[in-house]
Amino acid sequence: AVRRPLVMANWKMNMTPDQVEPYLQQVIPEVNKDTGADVAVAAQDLYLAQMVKETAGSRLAIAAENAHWTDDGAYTGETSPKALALVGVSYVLIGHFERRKLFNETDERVNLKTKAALKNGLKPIVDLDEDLSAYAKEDKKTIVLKQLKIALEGITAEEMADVAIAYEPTWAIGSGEAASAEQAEKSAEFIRQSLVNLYDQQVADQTRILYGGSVTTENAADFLSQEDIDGILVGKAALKPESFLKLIDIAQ
Ligand code: G2H
Repeated sequence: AVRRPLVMANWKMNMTPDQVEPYLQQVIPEVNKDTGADVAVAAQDLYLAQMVKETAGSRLAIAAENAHWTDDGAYTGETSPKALALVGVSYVLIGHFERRKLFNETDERVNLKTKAALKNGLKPIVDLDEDLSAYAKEDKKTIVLKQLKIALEGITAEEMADVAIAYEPTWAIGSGEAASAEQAEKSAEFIRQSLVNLYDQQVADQTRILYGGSVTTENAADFLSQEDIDGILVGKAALKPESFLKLIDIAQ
Protein backbone atom coordinates (compact mmCIF):
# COMPACT_ATOMS: atom_id res chain seq x y z
CA ALA A 1 0.00 0.00 0.00
CA VAL A 2 1.29 3.42 -0.84
CA ARG A 3 0.49 5.87 1.86
CA ARG A 4 1.22 9.51 1.23
CA PRO A 5 3.26 10.92 4.10
CA LEU A 6 1.70 13.54 6.36
CA VAL A 7 3.90 16.13 8.01
CA MET A 8 2.13 18.08 10.70
CA ALA A 9 3.43 20.94 12.79
CA ASN A 10 1.85 21.23 16.21
CA TRP A 11 2.40 24.76 17.42
CA LYS A 12 0.66 23.95 20.72
CA MET A 13 0.13 27.19 22.74
CA ASN A 14 3.01 28.97 21.02
CA MET A 15 3.46 31.75 18.45
CA THR A 16 2.41 35.39 18.74
CA PRO A 17 -0.06 36.98 16.28
CA ASP A 18 2.71 38.77 14.38
CA GLN A 19 4.51 35.47 13.70
CA VAL A 20 1.61 33.69 12.04
CA GLU A 21 1.58 35.28 8.60
CA PRO A 22 5.37 35.33 7.99
CA TYR A 23 5.56 31.65 8.95
CA LEU A 24 2.81 30.69 6.52
CA GLN A 25 4.19 32.85 3.73
CA GLN A 26 7.54 31.17 4.06
CA VAL A 27 6.11 27.66 4.04
CA ILE A 28 3.38 27.93 1.37
CA PRO A 29 5.58 28.24 -1.77
CA GLU A 30 7.52 25.11 -0.85
CA VAL A 31 4.41 23.11 -0.01
CA ASN A 32 2.81 24.18 -3.29
CA LYS A 33 5.62 22.51 -5.21
CA ASP A 34 4.02 19.26 -4.04
CA THR A 35 6.68 16.69 -4.24
CA GLY A 36 4.75 14.02 -2.47
CA ALA A 37 3.72 14.80 1.10
CA ASP A 38 0.62 16.27 2.73
CA VAL A 39 1.48 19.14 5.03
CA ALA A 40 -0.54 20.74 7.81
CA VAL A 41 -0.10 23.15 10.68
CA ALA A 42 -2.04 22.80 13.93
CA ALA A 43 -2.50 25.97 15.94
CA GLN A 44 -4.51 27.41 18.78
CA ASP A 45 -8.10 28.23 17.84
CA LEU A 46 -7.51 31.96 17.94
CA TYR A 47 -5.40 31.85 14.78
CA LEU A 48 -7.29 29.29 12.74
CA ALA A 49 -9.71 31.46 10.73
CA GLN A 50 -6.88 33.78 9.73
CA MET A 51 -4.68 30.82 8.81
CA VAL A 52 -7.38 29.29 6.63
CA LYS A 53 -7.70 32.60 4.75
CA GLU A 54 -3.97 32.97 4.33
CA THR A 55 -3.56 29.44 3.00
CA ALA A 56 -6.60 29.51 0.71
CA GLY A 57 -5.77 28.00 -2.68
CA SER A 58 -2.52 26.52 -1.36
CA ARG A 59 -1.63 22.93 -0.49
CA LEU A 60 -0.98 23.77 3.16
CA ALA A 61 -3.81 22.48 5.37
CA ILE A 62 -4.83 23.89 8.72
CA ALA A 63 -5.55 21.84 11.82
CA ALA A 64 -7.12 22.46 15.21
CA GLU A 65 -5.48 21.05 18.33
CA ASN A 66 -8.73 19.97 19.94
CA ALA A 67 -12.51 20.18 19.47
CA HIS A 68 -15.62 19.44 21.49
CA TRP A 69 -17.82 16.40 20.85
CA THR A 70 -21.04 18.28 20.21
CA ASP A 71 -21.82 20.79 17.50
CA ASP A 72 -23.11 23.55 19.76
CA GLY A 73 -24.55 24.27 23.17
CA ALA A 74 -23.76 25.63 26.61
CA TYR A 75 -20.07 24.67 26.79
CA THR A 76 -18.27 27.86 27.78
CA GLY A 77 -14.72 28.01 26.53
CA GLU A 78 -14.98 25.06 24.16
CA THR A 79 -14.71 24.95 20.36
CA SER A 80 -17.33 23.36 18.12
CA PRO A 81 -16.19 20.87 15.46
CA LYS A 82 -18.99 22.16 13.26
CA ALA A 83 -17.67 25.73 13.53
CA LEU A 84 -14.12 24.53 12.78
CA ALA A 85 -15.32 22.77 9.64
CA LEU A 86 -17.37 25.76 8.51
CA VAL A 87 -14.36 28.05 8.97
CA GLY A 88 -12.39 25.74 6.65
CA VAL A 89 -10.17 23.83 9.06
CA SER A 90 -9.18 20.42 7.61
CA TYR A 91 -7.72 18.32 10.43
CA VAL A 92 -8.13 18.10 14.18
CA LEU A 93 -5.83 16.52 16.75
CA ILE A 94 -7.82 14.36 19.12
CA GLY A 95 -6.50 13.14 22.46
CA HIS A 96 -3.03 14.60 22.26
CA PHE A 97 -0.98 13.46 25.22
CA GLU A 98 -1.08 16.95 26.74
CA ARG A 99 -4.88 16.94 26.52
CA ARG A 100 -4.99 13.54 28.18
CA LYS A 101 -2.49 14.37 30.88
CA LEU A 102 -3.20 18.03 31.67
CA PHE A 103 -6.90 18.27 30.81
CA ASN A 104 -8.16 14.86 31.88
CA GLU A 105 -9.13 13.74 28.40
CA THR A 106 -10.41 10.19 28.69
CA ASP A 107 -10.49 7.46 26.05
CA GLU A 108 -14.27 7.79 25.98
CA ARG A 109 -14.06 11.49 25.18
CA VAL A 110 -11.47 10.82 22.53
CA ASN A 111 -14.00 8.48 20.95
CA LEU A 112 -16.85 11.03 21.12
CA LYS A 113 -14.62 13.76 19.71
CA THR A 114 -13.37 11.55 16.88
CA LYS A 115 -16.94 10.73 15.88
CA ALA A 116 -18.00 14.38 16.06
CA ALA A 117 -15.03 15.42 13.93
CA LEU A 118 -15.87 12.84 11.26
CA LYS A 119 -19.54 13.78 11.26
CA ASN A 120 -18.53 17.35 10.45
CA GLY A 121 -16.04 16.43 7.73
CA LEU A 122 -12.90 17.15 9.76
CA LYS A 123 -10.09 14.62 9.50
CA PRO A 124 -9.13 13.46 12.98
CA ILE A 125 -5.58 12.60 13.97
CA VAL A 126 -6.21 10.25 16.88
CA ASP A 127 -3.32 10.38 19.32
CA LEU A 128 -2.25 7.37 21.29
CA ASP A 129 0.26 7.85 24.02
CA GLU A 130 2.37 5.39 25.80
CA ASP A 131 2.63 6.35 29.41
CA LEU A 132 5.69 4.77 30.96
CA SER A 133 4.34 5.34 34.45
CA ALA A 134 1.66 2.81 33.61
CA TYR A 135 4.22 0.17 32.69
CA ALA A 136 4.27 -1.26 36.16
CA LYS A 137 0.64 -2.29 35.80
CA GLU A 138 0.21 -3.05 32.12
CA ASP A 139 2.57 -3.52 29.24
CA LYS A 140 2.75 -0.84 26.61
CA LYS A 141 0.94 -2.87 23.99
CA THR A 142 -2.04 -3.26 26.31
CA ILE A 143 -2.13 0.50 26.89
CA VAL A 144 -1.91 1.39 23.21
CA LEU A 145 -4.43 -1.25 22.16
CA LYS A 146 -6.93 -0.13 24.80
CA GLN A 147 -6.65 3.49 23.66
CA LEU A 148 -6.98 2.50 20.01
CA LYS A 149 -10.00 0.26 20.57
CA ILE A 150 -11.97 2.78 22.61
CA ALA A 151 -11.02 5.71 20.35
CA LEU A 152 -12.35 3.93 17.26
CA GLU A 153 -15.46 2.34 18.76
CA GLY A 154 -18.40 2.80 16.39
CA ILE A 155 -16.26 4.21 13.58
CA THR A 156 -16.87 2.40 10.31
CA ALA A 157 -14.31 1.09 7.83
CA GLU A 158 -15.48 3.76 5.35
CA GLU A 159 -14.96 6.53 7.91
CA MET A 160 -11.47 5.23 8.62
CA ALA A 161 -10.42 6.64 5.23
CA ASP A 162 -10.35 10.07 6.94
CA VAL A 163 -8.66 8.98 10.15
CA ALA A 164 -4.94 9.03 10.91
CA ILE A 165 -3.32 7.68 14.05
CA ALA A 166 -0.47 9.40 15.85
CA TYR A 167 1.70 7.38 18.16
CA GLU A 168 3.52 9.42 20.77
CA PRO A 169 5.54 7.75 23.49
CA THR A 170 4.90 10.05 26.45
CA TRP A 171 8.49 9.92 27.59
CA ALA A 172 9.67 11.31 24.25
CA ILE A 173 7.39 14.34 24.09
CA GLY A 174 9.20 17.64 24.40
CA SER A 175 11.92 15.86 26.36
CA GLY A 176 14.52 16.00 23.61
CA GLU A 177 14.73 12.23 23.86
CA ALA A 178 13.04 10.64 20.87
CA ALA A 179 12.17 6.97 20.73
CA SER A 180 14.56 5.10 18.49
CA ALA A 181 13.19 4.62 15.00
CA GLU A 182 13.19 0.86 15.57
CA GLN A 183 11.17 1.18 18.79
CA ALA A 184 8.72 3.51 17.06
CA GLU A 185 8.41 1.14 14.09
CA LYS A 186 7.60 -1.76 16.41
CA SER A 187 4.76 0.21 17.94
CA ALA A 188 3.50 1.44 14.56
CA GLU A 189 3.56 -2.11 13.26
CA PHE A 190 1.61 -3.25 16.30
CA ILE A 191 -0.97 -0.50 15.74
CA ARG A 192 -1.33 -1.51 12.08
CA GLN A 193 -1.78 -5.15 13.03
CA SER A 194 -4.41 -4.08 15.56
CA LEU A 195 -6.24 -2.26 12.75
CA VAL A 196 -6.29 -5.52 10.79
CA ASN A 197 -7.94 -7.16 13.78
CA LEU A 198 -10.38 -4.32 14.44
CA TYR A 199 -11.22 -3.77 10.75
CA ASP A 200 -9.48 -5.55 7.89
CA GLN A 201 -6.26 -5.54 5.88
CA GLN A 202 -7.50 -2.81 3.56
CA VAL A 203 -8.23 -0.35 6.37
CA ALA A 204 -4.91 -1.20 8.00
CA ASP A 205 -3.06 -0.65 4.73
CA GLN A 206 -4.63 2.71 4.03
CA THR A 207 -4.46 4.27 7.51
CA ARG A 208 -1.62 6.68 8.08
CA ILE A 209 0.31 6.22 11.29
CA LEU A 210 2.37 9.19 12.44
CA TYR A 211 5.18 9.25 14.95
CA GLY A 212 5.40 12.19 17.38
CA GLY A 213 7.78 13.05 20.18
CA SER A 214 10.99 15.10 19.89
CA VAL A 215 11.23 14.75 16.12
CA THR A 216 14.07 16.89 14.78
CA THR A 217 15.64 17.62 11.41
CA GLU A 218 18.33 15.13 12.47
CA ASN A 219 16.15 12.14 13.31
CA ALA A 220 13.12 12.68 11.02
CA ALA A 221 14.52 10.65 8.12
CA ASP A 222 15.01 7.60 10.36
CA PHE A 223 11.38 7.66 11.44
CA LEU A 224 10.02 8.33 7.98
CA SER A 225 11.99 5.50 6.42
CA GLN A 226 10.25 2.93 8.62
CA GLU A 227 7.75 0.67 6.89
CA ASP A 228 4.78 1.51 9.13
CA ILE A 229 5.50 5.16 9.90
CA ASP A 230 3.70 7.40 7.43
CA GLY A 231 4.34 10.81 8.85
CA ILE A 232 5.50 12.96 11.73
CA LEU A 233 3.78 15.18 14.27
CA VAL A 234 6.27 17.82 15.28
CA GLY A 235 6.16 20.30 18.14
CA LYS A 236 9.31 22.19 19.07
CA ALA A 237 11.21 21.54 15.83
CA ALA A 238 8.37 22.99 13.76
CA LEU A 239 8.16 26.36 15.52
CA LYS A 240 10.70 27.86 13.14
CA PRO A 241 9.60 27.86 9.49
CA GLU A 242 13.14 27.08 8.28
CA SER A 243 13.21 23.95 10.36
CA PHE A 244 9.67 22.91 9.37
CA LEU A 245 10.65 23.35 5.72
CA LYS A 246 13.57 21.00 6.24
CA LEU A 247 11.24 18.42 7.75
CA ILE A 248 8.87 18.73 4.78
CA ASP A 249 11.78 18.30 2.46
CA ILE A 250 12.88 15.15 4.26
CA ALA A 251 9.39 13.67 3.98
CA GLN A 252 9.12 14.14 0.22
C1 G2H B 1 4.70 15.69 20.73
C2 G2H B 1 5.26 16.63 19.74
C3 G2H B 1 4.18 17.20 18.87
P1 G2H B 1 7.58 17.69 20.39
O1 G2H B 1 3.82 16.35 21.62
O2 G2H B 1 2.88 16.83 19.13
O3 G2H B 1 5.95 17.66 20.38
O4 G2H B 1 8.00 17.49 18.98
O5 G2H B 1 7.95 19.06 20.92
O6 G2H B 1 8.03 16.59 21.29
